[in-house]
Amino acid sequence: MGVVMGSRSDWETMRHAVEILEQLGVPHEVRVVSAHRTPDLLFEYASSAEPRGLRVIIAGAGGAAHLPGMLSSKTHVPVLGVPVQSKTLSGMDSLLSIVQMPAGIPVGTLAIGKAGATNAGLFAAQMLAAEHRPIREAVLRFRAKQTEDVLAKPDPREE
Ligand code: RP5
Repeated sequence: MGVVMGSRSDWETMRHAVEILEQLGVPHEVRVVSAHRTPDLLFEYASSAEPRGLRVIIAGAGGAAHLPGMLSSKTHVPVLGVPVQSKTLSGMDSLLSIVQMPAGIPVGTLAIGKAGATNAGLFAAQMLAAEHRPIREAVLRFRAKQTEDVLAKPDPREE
C-alpha cells in the first residue's frame, strides 16, 4: 500500500489513513510526492508502483489537487483520493479537483479531511481483504468494536 501526499502540511490529515492501516496490519509506505513541485517524482512513483508491489495508492492533496488524478493517469493500480481541507476554501477546491475526473481515468474519491483519510485506509484494507485473511479478520474486528462502542453508551449525556 502506498500513502502519498502533496505536502508535509497534509500529514495532519493523512496520518489518519496511516493509523488505520497500522491498526489493521496492512503493510504500507508513506511519501510526500507533489504534482506541482516534484512532477518527475510523481511520474516515477506511479510508473514503478505495480512492479514494486503496491496494490492500492491512497493520495491526499489540497487546493488544486492534481496528485490523485495524475497518479492514476500513470498507473492502473487503483488510486483513492483524499481531499485535504484547505484554509481558503475549506477543501471544496480539493474535493472538486479530485472528484471530477473525466471518464477513462478513475480516482475513488473520499470525503474531505479526517473522515476521508480514515475511510481511505479502511477502503484500501477492504480491497485487500478477500485475498488476505488476516486483513479481513482485522476489518471485521474493527467493525465489531465500532458497533459495540456505540451500543455500550446509548445515552449521549453520560460519560
Ligand atoms: C497541495 O498544496 C498540497 O497537497 C497541500 O495540501 C497544499 C499546500 O501545500 P503547502 O503550501 O502547505 O506545502 O499541493
